[in-house]
Amino acid sequence: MVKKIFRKYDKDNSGELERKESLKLINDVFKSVGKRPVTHALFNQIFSEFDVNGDGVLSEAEMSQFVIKYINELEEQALVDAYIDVEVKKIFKKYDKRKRGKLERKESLALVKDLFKQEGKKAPSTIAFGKIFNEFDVDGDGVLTPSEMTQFVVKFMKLPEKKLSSLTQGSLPQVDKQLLD
Ligand SMILES: [Ca+2]
Ligand SMILES: [Ca+2]
Ligand SMILES: [Ca+2]
Repeated sequence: MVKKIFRKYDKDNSGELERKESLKLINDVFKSVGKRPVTHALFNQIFSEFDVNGDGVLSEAEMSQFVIKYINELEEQALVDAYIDVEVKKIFKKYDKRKRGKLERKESLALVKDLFKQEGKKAPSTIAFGKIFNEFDVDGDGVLTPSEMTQFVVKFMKLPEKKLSSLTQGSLPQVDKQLLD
């Protein structure tokens, strides 16, 4: 599998990936998991991390380390993002009573109360809730939008890490296929 990827990106068949070839590979990997192309600085950082012997090109062995590390990491991140997205949608479906696509204070309070209850905690005081609400109401307009709610989910709802890592196992061939298309 790694051999195939390597051959695909080694355009000049030199048996090594030069910087330009490596850049294409890295950007394709990023793109396959919905990330933007790397910046110059990030590319340099990644490249020097994997160019272990420092000869300015990636050998097949060096490239395979990149593929294994980054595809796993990025896939995992993409799964976490997808999970958060689903949770935010669920929250809005349940708590956005007026269907405005925003949670008002009262609606947010109902959510926070339910979450505290699930954790076996007492409902927060008005002051404690006010602090929570203000922390996440980044633009201070008195309502929580879905993007503000994303931060809330990250902080308050436990991400099922074990479940996520089991999902990522065996995901390599899938991305591999996309790269080879
Ligand atoms: Ca080459
Ligand atoms: Ca090298
Ligand atoms: Ca807001």
